[in-house]
Amino acid sequence: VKELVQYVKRKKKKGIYQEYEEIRKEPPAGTFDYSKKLCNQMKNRYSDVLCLDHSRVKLTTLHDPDDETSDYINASFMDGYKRVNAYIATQGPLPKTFGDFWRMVWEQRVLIIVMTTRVVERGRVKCGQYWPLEEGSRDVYGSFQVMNNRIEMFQDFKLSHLEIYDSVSGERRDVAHYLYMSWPDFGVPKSASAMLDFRAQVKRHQDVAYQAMCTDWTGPPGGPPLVVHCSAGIGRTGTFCTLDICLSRLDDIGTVDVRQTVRRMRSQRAFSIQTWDQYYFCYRAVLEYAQRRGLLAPIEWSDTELETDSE
Ligand code: PTR
Ligand code: PTR
Repeated sequence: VKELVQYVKRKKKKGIYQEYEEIRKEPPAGTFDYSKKLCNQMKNRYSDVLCLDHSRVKLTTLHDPDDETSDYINASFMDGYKRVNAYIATQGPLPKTFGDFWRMVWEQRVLIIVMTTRVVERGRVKCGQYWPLEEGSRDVYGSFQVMNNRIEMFQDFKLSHLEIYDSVSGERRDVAHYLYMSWPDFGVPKSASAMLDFRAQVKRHQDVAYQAMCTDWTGPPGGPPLVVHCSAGIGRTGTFCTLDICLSRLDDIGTVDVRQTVRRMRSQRAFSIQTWDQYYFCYRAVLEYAQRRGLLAPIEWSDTELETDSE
């Protein structure tokens, strides 16, 4: 981490900005044919945010195996730190894709959903109300019934304990829904602190839930993917996952590589991390985390040194 501090100090904000611009210029790592199919276009929230064919999450075609289009959802598998398919990054579900979303959650045996947008922001709808909002309420989405059994409020986020009932198999499963509410409408949080706490809580929860299902799991080591979404599933989602990967690596081997992490992520979910300040935030948050963990002395890190004016 000490090298990372040197690196950031040397580059300053401007250098980090340029680093991000270079990443942005790289062409996408594949085709978007499924996303572009006429029958799938209405399943994309944004016509310019599509998923790469090679990493897209495929739904099984339960009802109509001949309908090749019905396996489509705007969602991508992404690797985590030393983990294949640790995440599914997806868009905020649209009313016409609520059923598909829950089918994906069911089929991928998802334990936790992380939502980093609010349903409405700045007067615009960013995501559909795809889960039952009130404690004790239930809703039906396709062949699934979802119940909101209990809500816990925290300062920056809200945890809903959901239960899904699949009417086809008659089985029930628990899914935790984390709604992060403090991401500002514009830009990024000033301090990473709330985001770091949030990430720690999600990680603990995922570990415990995975332990509980462990003998029952036949997928890749580490358990089912974490579903992460915002509105488009690239900006805030990419930021959250980048941070999670960087911090896991820091804990494991004591080093961080934000640039490679983002480049790799973009090869699985194109356009991940949307703005240079989201990118810069990842650096800030890693350093804040290192300070917290006592890996860095606070003195080594001062924001004013990084202002480009001093160059
Ligand atoms: N082109 C966008 C627009 O329609 O204004 C710009 C934009 C980009 C808006 C990101 C919102 C964005 O993200 P968020 O969902 O974080 O508000
Ligand atoms: N075309 C959209 C726009 O620029 O407004 C795409 C978009 C929307 C991109 C939101 C990113 C967005 O942010 P996030 O991925 O954080 O929801």
